[in-house]
Amino acid sequence: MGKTIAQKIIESHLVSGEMAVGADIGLRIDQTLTQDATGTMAYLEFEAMGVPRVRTERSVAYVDHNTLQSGFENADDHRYIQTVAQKHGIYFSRPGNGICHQIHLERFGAPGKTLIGSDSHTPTGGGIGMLAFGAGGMDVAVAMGGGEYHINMPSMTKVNLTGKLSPWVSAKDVILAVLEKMSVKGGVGKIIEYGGEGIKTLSVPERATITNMGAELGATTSLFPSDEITREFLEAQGRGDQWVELSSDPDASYDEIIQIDLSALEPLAACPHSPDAVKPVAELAGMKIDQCCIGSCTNSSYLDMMRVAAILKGRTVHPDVSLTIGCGSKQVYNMLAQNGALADMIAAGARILECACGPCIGMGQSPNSAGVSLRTFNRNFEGRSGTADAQVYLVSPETAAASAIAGVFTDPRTLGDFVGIEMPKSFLINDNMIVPPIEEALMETVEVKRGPNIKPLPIAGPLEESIARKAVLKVGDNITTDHIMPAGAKILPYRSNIPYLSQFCFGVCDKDFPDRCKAEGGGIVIAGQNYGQGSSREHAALVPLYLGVKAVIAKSYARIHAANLANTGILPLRFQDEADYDKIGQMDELCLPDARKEIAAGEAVTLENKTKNLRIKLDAVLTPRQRDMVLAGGLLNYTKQAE
Ligand code: MIC
Ligand code: SF4
Repeated sequence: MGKTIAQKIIESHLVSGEMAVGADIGLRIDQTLTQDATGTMAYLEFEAMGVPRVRTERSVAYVDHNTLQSGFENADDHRYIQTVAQKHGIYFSRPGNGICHQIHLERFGAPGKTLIGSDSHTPTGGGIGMLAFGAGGMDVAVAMGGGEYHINMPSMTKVNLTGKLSPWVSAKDVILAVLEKMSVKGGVGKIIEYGGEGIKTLSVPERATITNMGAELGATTSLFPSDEITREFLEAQGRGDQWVELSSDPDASYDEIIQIDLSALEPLAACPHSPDAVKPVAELAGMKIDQCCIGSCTNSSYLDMMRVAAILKGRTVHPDVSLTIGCGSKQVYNMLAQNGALADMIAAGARILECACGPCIGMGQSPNSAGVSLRTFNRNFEGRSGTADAQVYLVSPETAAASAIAGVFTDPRTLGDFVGIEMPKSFLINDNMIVPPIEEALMETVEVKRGPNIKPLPIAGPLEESIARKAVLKVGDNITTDHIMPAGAKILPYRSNIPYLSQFCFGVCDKDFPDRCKAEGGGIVIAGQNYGQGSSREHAALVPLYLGVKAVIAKSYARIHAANLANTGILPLRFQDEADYDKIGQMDELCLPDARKEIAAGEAVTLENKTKNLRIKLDAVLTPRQRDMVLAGGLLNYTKQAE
């Protein structure tokens, strides 16, 4: 039988396991990327493994998240990452060079290769035909050391695109339409491949916008074929030699097919506080707005920015609106500076930011109280902007720019004549902000510089025979990693300082959680559906581990977070019968009397609710390898044990 594109790439990188849906498979990883907010941990973990030089074809360390330096912490972390990269043969992208996913697409990504990154939007690389996964830092550390990356073999979904986008409708509207159809958990356990005649009308950056937000679907990854459009993009980046053609076989079989007629789409917006709360912009038109932010790894390409500049040219940002613009990379900024588009943005009154994640991760530009903020980003989770009661809408760059001028939510189709922007035949290539690895002989002499903000990693002990703890917290559905371990300018500088971070754990849900958890000597967290959606940050597991959380019991999990729990040695458990969720109250006395024995035997796990005098059956969300890992006390202990 024919194969899908993803199945072909998996087959050529398969090291262990069988490609049967749901089975544990181990993949050889060609490339890795890290960013600074997760990178410090990933490199501490890599150092703990004692591998002198990375064993991948290419590993790149980016600095793009924590670029506001309001104290020594971020600058110290940058220096740590730069020196540790130099010591171990890793490319280093300096702060100011741009956002990891945008740069990786421009300068390093290649069709047919595998990539894992310690950031959930790593599937941006799928826009160029890469099989790219977001992963926890420990998984990236293992891959840098030449180890396999394990996932459960996903099922295959095809999104068949027909027709052609109408003027003023863009790639963001395509992925918002997919989110409306599939929801934030509709992609769990799936790889999403885009195909059909419609893909021929989409450039690589537009494709990358779509695969980037596959993360919001909960998908394992998303990708496009590698075709003539991919070749032209790579040639324009001076990397035509890295192009290979990739397509699915005509008789490839998909488990699910979704149809999207591009011609029928209109400008869309994801309403507060979820990327799948989608409405047509036309329905929101006229609503007063306070802020527009254009940029992020989703929508900050040359094409996006040129469209924005064309809308702003000769106009002025509305007096009641603050418009910020941050390009995805230095390449994009440089080109806009050379062709005058940047001047048009400045003249219109845009507040120009450095090319970094910026407001997307709450690094500045928090909206005013209850402010309505239109953002071209990919996440509008509650509180993520840094303003607890802000109302954040996710929109296309065209909608954001049109609304910034008008001061109210505006359908860009009302702007009149569409300004078509051509993809450049050649991009401006200048890699002077990427520090390549040094000669192997010199690596040993490099001194890794560690600041006082870097504190040791919490490491779990072997799984206890039985676990008796209280249900220290009970939460509902779709709890994001931003709820578990918030980010933002005040907290992010402490990503390498778990003890300090712990005081903010679950702060969005319950400010007393950290103290209660400590006072109780740890506990068990109870949750609903899709627990841990969003970011790949392993801090959402490491910090609960530090506070003494032994297990999570949820109705279902987001993929990366479930893996991160197992990697740190916290038990991810699932209700066999979802109705049992209602049988546990916060602070009930719980006991897993045979936890170790049952996990080792691969059996269902028994839970006793002592307060309610009930027994509940749970499944461990663990592959056989992960069971061994949890028994050993997490991935680091497991890897050491295997040596
Ligand atoms: C995010 O968008 O939430 C982040 C910040 O990029 C995260 C990584 C992190 O928490 O550092 C992600 O998406 O994985
Ligand atoms: Fe950065 Fe935002 Fe992209 Fe995360 S989603 S990598 S914070 S730009």
